[in-house]
Amino acid sequence: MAEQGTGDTNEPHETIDALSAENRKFPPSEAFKANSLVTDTFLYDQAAEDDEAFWARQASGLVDWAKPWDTVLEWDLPDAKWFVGGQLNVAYNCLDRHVLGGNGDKIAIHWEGEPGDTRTITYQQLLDEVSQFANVLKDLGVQRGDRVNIYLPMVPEAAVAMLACARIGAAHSVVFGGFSAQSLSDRINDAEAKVLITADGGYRRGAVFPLKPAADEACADTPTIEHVVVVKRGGNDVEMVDGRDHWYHELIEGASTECPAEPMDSEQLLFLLYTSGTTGKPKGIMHTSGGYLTHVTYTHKYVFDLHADTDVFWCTADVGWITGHSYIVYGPLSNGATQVMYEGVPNHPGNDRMWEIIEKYGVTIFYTAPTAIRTFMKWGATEPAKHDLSSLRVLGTVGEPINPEAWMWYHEHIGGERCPIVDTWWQTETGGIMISPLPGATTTKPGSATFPLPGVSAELIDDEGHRVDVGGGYLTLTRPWPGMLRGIWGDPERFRETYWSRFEGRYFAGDGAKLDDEGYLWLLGRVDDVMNISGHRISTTEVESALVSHPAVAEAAVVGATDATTGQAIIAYVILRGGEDVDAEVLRNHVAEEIGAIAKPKQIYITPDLPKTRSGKIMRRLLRDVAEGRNIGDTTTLADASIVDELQARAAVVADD
Ligand code: 7RM
Repeated sequence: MAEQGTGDTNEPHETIDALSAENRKFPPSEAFKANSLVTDTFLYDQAAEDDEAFWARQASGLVDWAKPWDTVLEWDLPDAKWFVGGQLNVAYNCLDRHVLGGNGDKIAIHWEGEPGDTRTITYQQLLDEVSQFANVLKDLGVQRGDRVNIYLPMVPEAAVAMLACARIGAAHSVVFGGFSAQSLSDRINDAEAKVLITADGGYRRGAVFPLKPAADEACADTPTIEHVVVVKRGGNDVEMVDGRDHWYHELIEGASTECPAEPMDSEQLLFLLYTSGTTGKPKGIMHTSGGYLTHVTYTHKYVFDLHADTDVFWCTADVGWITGHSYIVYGPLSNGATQVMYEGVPNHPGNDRMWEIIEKYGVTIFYTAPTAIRTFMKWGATEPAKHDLSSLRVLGTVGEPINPEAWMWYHEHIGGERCPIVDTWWQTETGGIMISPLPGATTTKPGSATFPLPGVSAELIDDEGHRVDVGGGYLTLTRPWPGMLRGIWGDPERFRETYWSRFEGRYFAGDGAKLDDEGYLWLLGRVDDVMNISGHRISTTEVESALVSHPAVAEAAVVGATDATTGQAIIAYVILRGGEDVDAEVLRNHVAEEIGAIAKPKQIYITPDLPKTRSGKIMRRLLRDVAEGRNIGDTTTLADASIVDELQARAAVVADD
């Protein structure tokens, strides 16, 4: 460890210092294990012996192939091809095979609109509508290999549109409905999409938000778009351009439910999903068919211990994110599960909407984000206590590190101290879950994503590329995996450069992590966010977790701001739990007690909110700008830009003090 008190960066240092120690452990209960798919190490053992054979067994056991593959894996770094020569249809796997297997009447989707209207959709109905819409797309001139853009609220038609594309071999590119016209047209133009599927509007926070005007604005600037299909949801007035625009319900009405699922090559492009990353233009992340479907079907089954006959699964993500692609559309439907899909926000009409929905549908598996859990903490445990949550048996989290205290709150107030929690680490680029407990087999520790899944090879390494066995380092993946991205659309050089160049022979994900002395992995956030305080490399996650472990704190964001004495100083932004009040000095001392004096924030601001991306991740870069007195540039990717102005105003007040 570096000497305390020196700012000399040439000294030997830990790649990332490991400060906190969490000793609570939660083995799966005997009651849970009694009915769990995996309770021992056999999957890990099999995969360790031969990972390609392991994945091949998953592919043949979990997916129906129209033609078997010749080669499991062709690997020429950075290019991977899985199940080469094999053919399948992804929509067939998500729909037809369940109907043919006698499950046509099984409920695929319990859809809940924000105003309280509902739709119940069986596998047979979903198959019919997907087939009809696939025929519609063909009539609009969409062919295998074309790209189709989707810009919709959380309505069942989003899943229908995605599956209809898959059925005919067109790639979809879903753009989150909260994004602007400019973001949409950039993505349409990059993909050169032929058709755009949108809606008049959708419900959010009790009101209709219009989508069609943004779609129109985008299409003024997208020469490749030939047709726009408009789903009627909001009921708001829209302008329809003659010859270009069509109502979804009118097109569907006349369409046949017969649309044979044609076999596609395993490496057929299934979708593009754009991620904005930290800099530069959005990257169109490419995912293909056979490997991706294998990965999401496998992880959805084992990570959530899915019992497809009895479980009711609910993933709260939007279909516009990878989590919605993999764990609303492809994973659950491929597994023939019953799931809940919810259109709106968690606090409409009351702060207990999520718990009301769980009770109403008897949800058994609930998958949400740490940012949501911390918001629920802020609203207080009385909200979930209003409802019977006893149907729940597995809880999951994704998107950010979960602070141990938020984990404990989730465990206690949502899981009734009975449900295993799976903290799942993965990325848009990995396609599916990579690091996670298996709920019937893994003893969890609050805040740790535990171990790589069977079939996944991860290693921590230091600045010199040496393996780290205990302590902090860079999280790398050492073997290809079936759901891996196949590239960045139109930019193979950027693909190699971004993911495969920093460490020879490895995929580097951009995240830091630490390994404890029992081999558990703890994600520490993006390495770009790691702070350097007098030569100590401290992760934002650990300081944030120390703050959240104080009973008055619901949420915290921490950044390193330039400091003349220590190189960087820790600045913290803290949201308090409902009804709590606390002195900043108390919190500073609390951090010192929890993880050490070196991690004591120099300044703490109490704030009502934090700048977050639209998928709920804290934007530390913006907070760093605020802390260092820089002007904030583009905030269009923020969920709520007004909070930045407010934080800037507060920073100015403190500077004047
Ligand atoms: C699924 C998703 C990816 C980034 C990733 C991490 C962070 C996601 C966790 C997590 C700690 C987790 N895709 N991340 N899950 N960090 N623990 N369980 O979120 O492409 O939008 O983001 O999210 O930094 O690199 S994503």
